Amino acid sequence: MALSRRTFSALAGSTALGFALGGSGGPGAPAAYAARSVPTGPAPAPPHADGQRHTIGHDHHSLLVDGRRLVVWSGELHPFRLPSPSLWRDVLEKMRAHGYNTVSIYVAWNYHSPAPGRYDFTGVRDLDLFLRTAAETGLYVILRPGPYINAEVDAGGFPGWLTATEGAARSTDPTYLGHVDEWLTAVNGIVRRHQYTDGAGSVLLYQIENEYDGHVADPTGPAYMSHLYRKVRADGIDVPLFHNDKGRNGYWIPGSFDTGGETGKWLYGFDGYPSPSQPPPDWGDFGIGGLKGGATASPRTPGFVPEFGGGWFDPWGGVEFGGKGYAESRRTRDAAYERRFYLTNLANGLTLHNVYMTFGGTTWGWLPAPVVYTSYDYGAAIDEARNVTPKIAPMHQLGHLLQRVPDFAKLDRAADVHVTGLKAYHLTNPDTQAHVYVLRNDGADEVTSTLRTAAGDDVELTVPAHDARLVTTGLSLGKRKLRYCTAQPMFVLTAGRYDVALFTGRYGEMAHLVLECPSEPFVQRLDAEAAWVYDQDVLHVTAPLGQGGLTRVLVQRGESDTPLLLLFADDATSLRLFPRDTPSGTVLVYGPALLRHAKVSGSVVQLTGDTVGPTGLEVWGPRGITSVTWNGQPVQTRVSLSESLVALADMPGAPRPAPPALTGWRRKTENPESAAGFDDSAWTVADKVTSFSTTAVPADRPVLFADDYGFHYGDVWYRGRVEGDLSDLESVSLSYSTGTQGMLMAWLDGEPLGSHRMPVPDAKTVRKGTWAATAELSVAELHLKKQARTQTERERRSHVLSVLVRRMQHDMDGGSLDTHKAARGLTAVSFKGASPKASWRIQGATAPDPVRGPMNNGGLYGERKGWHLPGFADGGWETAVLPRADQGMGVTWYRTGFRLSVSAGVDASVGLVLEDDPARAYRVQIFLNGWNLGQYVNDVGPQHTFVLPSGILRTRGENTLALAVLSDGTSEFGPGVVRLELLGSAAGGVPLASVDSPGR
Ligand code: IPT
Repeated sequence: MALSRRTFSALAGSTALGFALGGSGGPGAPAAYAARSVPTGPAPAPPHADGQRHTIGHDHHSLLVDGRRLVVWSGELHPFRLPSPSLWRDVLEKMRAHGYNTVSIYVAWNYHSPAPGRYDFTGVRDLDLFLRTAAETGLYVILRPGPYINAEVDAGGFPGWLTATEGAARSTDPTYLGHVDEWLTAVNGIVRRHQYTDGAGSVLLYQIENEYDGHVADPTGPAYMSHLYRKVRADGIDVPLFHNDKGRNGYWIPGSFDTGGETGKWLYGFDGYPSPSQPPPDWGDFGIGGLKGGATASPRTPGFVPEFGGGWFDPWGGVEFGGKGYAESRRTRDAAYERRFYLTNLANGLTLHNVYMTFGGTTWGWLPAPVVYTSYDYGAAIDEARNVTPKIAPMHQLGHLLQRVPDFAKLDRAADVHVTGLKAYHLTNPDTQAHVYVLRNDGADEVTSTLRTAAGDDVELTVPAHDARLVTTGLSLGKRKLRYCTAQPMFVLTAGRYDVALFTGRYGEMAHLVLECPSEPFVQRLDAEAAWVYDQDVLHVTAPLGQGGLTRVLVQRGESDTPLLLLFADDATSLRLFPRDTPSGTVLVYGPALLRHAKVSGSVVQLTGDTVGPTGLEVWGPRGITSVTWNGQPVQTRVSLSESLVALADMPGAPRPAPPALTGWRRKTENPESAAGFDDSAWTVADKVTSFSTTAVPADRPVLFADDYGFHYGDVWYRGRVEGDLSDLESVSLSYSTGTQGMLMAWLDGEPLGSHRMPVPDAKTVRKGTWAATAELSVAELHLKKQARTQTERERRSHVLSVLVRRMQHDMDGGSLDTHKAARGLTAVSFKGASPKASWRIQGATAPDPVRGPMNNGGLYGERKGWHLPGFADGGWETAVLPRADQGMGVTWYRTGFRLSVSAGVDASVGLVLEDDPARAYRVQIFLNGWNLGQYVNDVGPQHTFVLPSGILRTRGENTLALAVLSDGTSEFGPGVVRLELLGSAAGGVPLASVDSPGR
């Protein structure tokens, strides 16, 4: 039975006390009270902005939303990694359909703040729209606005401008806190309008800081956390707050810092990225306990993993270095990994579970941290091109289970069981007496073994190598009781006259289900594969999984009784089954690749969604339904034996539109800045002598760090006026600091002096250091030295040294050491064999793009002049044909246009592929319709395919592609092959709005 909100409030004494139930650390808070008071019952209905007030409390088992138990089954998605707001709805709807009830998001400070005091939430940065879309989709939101977020983004989310400010970040430094408060004020002004507690939206939980272990042991840490807590509360945020401890450390448990007297509204969470090659760790009820015991470090709050690895990020470099490509992350953390690790988490009582990432997306522009390349696919269940991968199956099966079978929200550890060859966890629900067993195989061979259940049954089952299985006994299947099933329940629901229960497993397995039936039922196999036998008060059903799709067995006894429809599915089949509640009753849809919406209007079931291949359609629903529409079109149906509506013909799949070849290129070289006579008089004079950077300013020389002059992202140019006799000059030393993959090129009096690049890091070094190096460029080859010089040349005492630095991004600051403040750009310049005087000017990106944001472009000549923008007139450029094999050092641009005409109602996902001989040292910045969609480094990799998000990509219209090619002069350079590729296609999709892309 579920308590109504009114009953719950009466029990609790007042609505407000809903928060304090179970006591998350307030002195005297009654720990077990709520556990006794809140029995097992249906989960709350999915959230939407319903205008009602709601309470969000907890006990040690789970969150309590309006007094109902909620298992949070969440996936991480970063709106800033999907720069096309209409696609947010696409991914959110995919998550909802596949069993998630929550989305967790970071909000990146740097993405929204081009300058101190300026906060931009427009266009692709529209947080309000994202939160509205999440609530419309029926997903709760876990909001994580930092101020520090890590997340493999530039400076861990700190704005570029913050790298040049005084005061230690992630501390109580007043300058830093002043900036932080401004940011939180801006974010909270929006979030306040979307809190679930007010019925204004679906924001459920709110995280402060991120994996903060900087000052745990000294007063600074607690004071900083306290400041953030109180600031967020002062801004009107009243949902529970939490932090994600970097590991199972017990940092920031309730009571560890001052919350201004407020108790019960703080949750303890910890992150977990365990190695997929080791047995899954017990981080909760089966763990070792004590402060170091993960969830058990905070026994009064529910087990909460704000981030649990769902894949992993991939570093720059080919396989010989660290970067292996995201196929490898998806292979090492595959569907079986998810079952093993996430079922272990559930067994350990972790009922708030967020998978980082569920959709990784694209770290476009200059947003990626130096450790990662453009794609942040992460090997996630939904890939960067928005395709659902086979990794969605365990998420779908567990997600629907946790929302539809309430027994799982309140499990206690039960008597240990031993199952030979397997790790066994045994849990029970104290209210329903259902028993849950997680049986895990950590070995490399399949194990067949016997489980003796609490009811005394011997259940033989097989667990594949490196996999796990969930077995449940004593579960109510509507009006009947399950004795056991070797396959995992995915849902139990009531559709019309029928109780419906679905069981899932791996393809080819035989499911064995035993149902308690005191009197002999009338059983019908609706599909030939199933078999059944009635024996001594129980019905045995066996069904091979996946043979011919879904297997249906109907169990009834007498006309008046509620029939039970048993469904059996393998993973692929389960992904085509979508339960959905509507105000008229529950609808179950079988067939399409995706169900987006279900509505019952009179006798009509109106469905929208996606098909990929041709597919059948079957719909169970409330009594009285007689017809079905799919994406607005009527579907001819017949009525089946289980009273479902079955389409008479398959619905069509999606066409696979072939993108056009890219031709008609135009080409132009740039870097006029290298010429001695270039007019740099409008550039910024670099003459500062002090800096807040952590990099030391060289004695007696000016600060050359780009951030100190307001240039925070992308390439930066320097021009030094060098005065003095250079006749004995041997070399120029250029010290610079960039992050991995940085490089520089230098010219003296317009002549190429040479280039230098940071070494390609390997998997071990990728996260270390600031990537600083000194380029020692010999002048021996220069005209200045080689030729017999005239008297005039000898006496010329003024020279120009031009340097282009491809600065990668700022380091993150995971250790709270201000590592984001390491300099970027040139750090020091010296001359061997001569001692001229040098004075400097610097130029980076001009005013930030007001639509595409400050991280869209850097300071290349072409970027400053708008060569990347769709409206730029390139008619005067020379025509060019790819592939190319050019020589020399510098910057060359290529532009072309192409037209797509994808039919309305087709969601085509398109990528740009670049390929060339990997020995060629060049890199390409990719601009689509002016948007900087990534960096390709031909001789580093591993990324060759760049997702072009629809919306920025005009799928029905003209597009402009611009490529800025940097070649370091050490080899021939391209581009080589540049082509478009279809990465996915579905019939259906979401309405697509074009992302504003100003032409000039
Ligand atoms: C954890 C961070 O919280 C998250 O922002 C992201 O960086 C993630 O790791 C890795 O992708 S940090 C944890 C691995 C110590």
